[in-house]
Amino acid sequence: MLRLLYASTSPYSSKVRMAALYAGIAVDLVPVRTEDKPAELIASNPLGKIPVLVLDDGRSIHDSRAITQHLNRMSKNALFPRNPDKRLEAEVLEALADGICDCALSMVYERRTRPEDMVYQPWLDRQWAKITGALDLLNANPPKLPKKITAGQIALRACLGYLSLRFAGKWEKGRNRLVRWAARFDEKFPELKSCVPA
Ligand SMILES: N[C@@H](CCC(=O)N[C@@H](CS)C(=O)NCC(=O)O)C(=O)O
Repeated sequence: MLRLLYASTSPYSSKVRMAALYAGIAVDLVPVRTEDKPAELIASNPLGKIPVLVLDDGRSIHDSRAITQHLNRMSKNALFPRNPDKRLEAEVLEALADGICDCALSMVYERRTRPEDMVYQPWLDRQWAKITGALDLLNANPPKLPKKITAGQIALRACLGYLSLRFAGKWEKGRNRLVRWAARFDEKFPELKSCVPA
């Protein structure tokens, strides 16, 4: 069976878990603490980052966008539309949601890894400005939530879950449409809710 090296707080892992569930692909979940640099993680991804999908034949796939593409091929396009324009839209939404996570993670690591007096506020501000810019854009025009969704909407749900975990009470202000979007996603796809970062 496929094995996924993951952490329950990781937004990219959350996206991939939701994508696999949505596409009907069974994966064995292997929790990993990246700080411990476990041998299996380093052997399968020299960057030491999660998620990593380990295939039955021993090959491993990272990063999360390569994984969603692989799951899409495995499931005969359950995660990305065949239509080139719609596919592009889904890929760009996934990239935007992941990009917000990149900025958020960079802020979390800045605070977590540096001594308090060395935390560089202008860097945090710069990342936060990127996050708020992207969120405002998404809030002005939230993606549709039809019955058949893509890895784009899934990535956004994972991303908002991560923001709620790490920036609760901060990202939601003035973004009611996006808050409602996440709630509607959970109502429409209750089976994916357990994969939201926690
Ligand atoms: N672009 C990568 C980002 C992966 C990533 O940064 N994962 C974090 C956890 S959310 C990680 O493994 N951090 C540990 C580290 O950077 O050492 C992806 O989409 O998979």
